[in-house]
Amino acid sequence: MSHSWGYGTNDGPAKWADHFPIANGPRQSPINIIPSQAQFDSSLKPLKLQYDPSTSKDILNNGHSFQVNFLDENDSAILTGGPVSGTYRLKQFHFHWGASDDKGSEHTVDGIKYPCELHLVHWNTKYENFGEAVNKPDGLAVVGVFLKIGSANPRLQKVLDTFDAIKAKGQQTTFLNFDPKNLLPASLNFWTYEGSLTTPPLYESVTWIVLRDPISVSSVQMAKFRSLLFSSEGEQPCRMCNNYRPPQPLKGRKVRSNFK
Ligand code: 1SD
Ligand code: ZN
Repeated sequence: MSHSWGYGTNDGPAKWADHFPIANGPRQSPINIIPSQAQFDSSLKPLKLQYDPSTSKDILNNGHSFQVNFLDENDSAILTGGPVSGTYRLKQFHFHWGASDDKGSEHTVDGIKYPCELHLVHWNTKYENFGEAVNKPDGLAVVGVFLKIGSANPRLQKVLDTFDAIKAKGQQTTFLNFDPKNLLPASLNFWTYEGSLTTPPLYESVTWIVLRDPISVSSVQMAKFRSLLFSSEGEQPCRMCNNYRPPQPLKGRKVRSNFK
């Protein structure tokens, strides 16, 4: 049976180990990235993200975040290169954010928190499907993109405009022809390390690729994220925010970068 979890005092990250003991495992995520301790690796290939906008399907409030889902029956939206071998297909993207602009990202850089972090989740096509890949050591590749407060990001607007329709947990609406490339910074320079899902069941199956450069978001746009609800329709409304796990111990892992 699966256990309910969340981001509150009684079901939040500090309690996850009670039902998911891998929470204290050797390759947990997120981490604090210390750029001066990352190792430049000239053998890392350029990261290739090839996304066909026609594969976007719908957007869902899953009660922990909201996610945009993609058709993943063929290689129309893929990640190759960077630290991985083979082909990884885009399954979904989602965000983590804070109750205020001074926190919200999962990864931190020299201890600095960003207000929000985007995750693009891809699965290794050496496995049959996402469900087979999700608990394998080389099953997933997740690209993390930081959002920093600045000018309003027009490329986020199409996402934000769905929020009235997906306010409560379980609500879903169609989301067609969206190009996730629009949410990437100009440079694909990255840090990479072997880690885990940042939410239960916390499987240690993720090759993390965290982009160095953030994209921009305005404070007004961030406020809109916080209009979503953790709760279902008819329940006591509970605002969706602080849906991030804090950094976990590195436990001897190496962080590599493709830039000096
Ligand atoms: O939080 C997500 C979760 O919603 C799900 O997408 C999972 C993959 O099955 O990944 C985690 S995360 O590690 O990308 N945050
Ligand atoms: Zn995530």
